[in-house]
Amino acid sequence: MTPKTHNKILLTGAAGGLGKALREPLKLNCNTLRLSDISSFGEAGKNEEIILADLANSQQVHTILEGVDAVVHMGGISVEGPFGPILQANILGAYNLYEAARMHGVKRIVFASSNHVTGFYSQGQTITADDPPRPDGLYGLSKAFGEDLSRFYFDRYGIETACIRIGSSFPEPKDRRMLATWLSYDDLHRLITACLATPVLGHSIIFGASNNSVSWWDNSRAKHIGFHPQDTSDIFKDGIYSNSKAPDLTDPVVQFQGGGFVVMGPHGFVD
Ligand code: NAI
Ligand code: 15L
Repeated sequence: MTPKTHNKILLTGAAGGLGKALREPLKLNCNTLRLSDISSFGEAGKNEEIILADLANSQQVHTILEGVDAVVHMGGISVEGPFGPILQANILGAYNLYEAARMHGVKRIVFASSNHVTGFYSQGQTITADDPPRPDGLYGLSKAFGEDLSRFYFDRYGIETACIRIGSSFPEPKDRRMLATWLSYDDLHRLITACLATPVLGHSIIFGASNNSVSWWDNSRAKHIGFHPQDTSDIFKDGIYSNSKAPDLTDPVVQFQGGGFVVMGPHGFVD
């Protein structure tokens, strides 16, 4: 059962893929769910509020933080691309969010970081949260900034954050790489619930993946969060293997954990 730990939770990025998937389940975690995005996405339902805001606009971000007691921060640019929009949405946006959280006394944030913070580790390596970031592009760098920013706001102001380095959260894994990186929507909600409910979160980094047999990530540094994934990509393995050819082991896309992101240029295509 999902514990209702908060009165009002703000979900940013509510119009996006994960925002839509989290909208219903996150209502179990609170009395009121405030949904925000830069794009409009319909009307508020029961126990919901909708306030549109651009994360890059500090005034608008102050408005969405008012009266909330926790944030699930999914908003921003979610793929590799030119630096300008990433700077605005992910870097300035994260700063605006933490500054508004500080001013409004919000004490717990779940931040959607990404596996692309460590995308340049080899697929043959198992890494922990103690291994240094090795971002695989401008997008991964912006998430690394968000992780450092949240650490600063914890050390200086006591705002607790879980940085979830989400692997690949989609209805199903799409390729061989995602057999290692897949995080089901239900496990994503379980993980966010654990981050919201654990008594002492501190500043924590946790890799977001389901209980997949092939894994590159060791979450032993985050046992205090109490996340126990219940889904697995294993059930998709036979289908994915039969629909794809054997990988070229000299291809960086196959060698590194970040997959296709490690060769993507700032315009979203291969350099
Ligand atoms: P998405 O691209 O579908 O959704 C992101 C949402 O953020 C969009 O609705 C967009 O309108 C909104 N947004 C963009 N710029 C904004 C701004 N300036 N102000 C306010 N809102 C803005 O991405 P998705 O897949 O839902 O991912 C959610 C979060 O999780 C993102 O932060 C992404 O980086 C992260 N993530 C997702 C993964 C996945 O597998 N889906 C993997 C790793 C990280
Ligand atoms: C991400 O960070 C992206 O937001 C998502 O669209 C996927 O590409 C995912 O990583 C992944 O690595 O599969």
